[in-house]
Amino acid sequence: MPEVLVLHGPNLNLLGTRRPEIYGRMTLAEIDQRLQARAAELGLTLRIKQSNHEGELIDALHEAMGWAAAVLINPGGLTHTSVALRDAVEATGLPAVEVHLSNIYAREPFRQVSLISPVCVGHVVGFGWRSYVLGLEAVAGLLREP
Ligand code: CA2
Repeated sequence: MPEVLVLHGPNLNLLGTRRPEIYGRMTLAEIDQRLQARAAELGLTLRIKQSNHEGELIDALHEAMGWAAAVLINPGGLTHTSVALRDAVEATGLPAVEVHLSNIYAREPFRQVSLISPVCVGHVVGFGWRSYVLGLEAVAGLLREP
């Protein structure tokens, strides 16, 4: 079965505890459960990692070059700031799909720019936890038919 790296960036470990009006009430563990269930239906295996540290996310991407077929990533706040994370996504050469819980285009101007999007195949924003599931379905489609 194709293996997919799922990366959650900084502060996503706080989901379900703060700002439910923006990010919903589901915890990250619950989102991961939904992803695992859908991955099983789609015939994918997931390796999931959350980190609050940019370098750890970059290391995970480098390691994924050895085993992953694709990447599903919510870079959190690093979306808008991190050239290094963008370079790492690009360096993998893997098809990547970016997801966001919130609609970043309906928020503050600084959130309306993603440095990561140009090195991804596409992105899904604004559907809360469903953005992740929709993103995973896009990954499955890409792997079936690049
Ligand atoms: O909408 C998204 O998925 C974001 O990637 C979430 C990030 C934010 O910086 C991006 O602009 C959009 C924030 C991650 C979660 O941060 C929390 C902050 C307070 C309480 C709970 C989560």
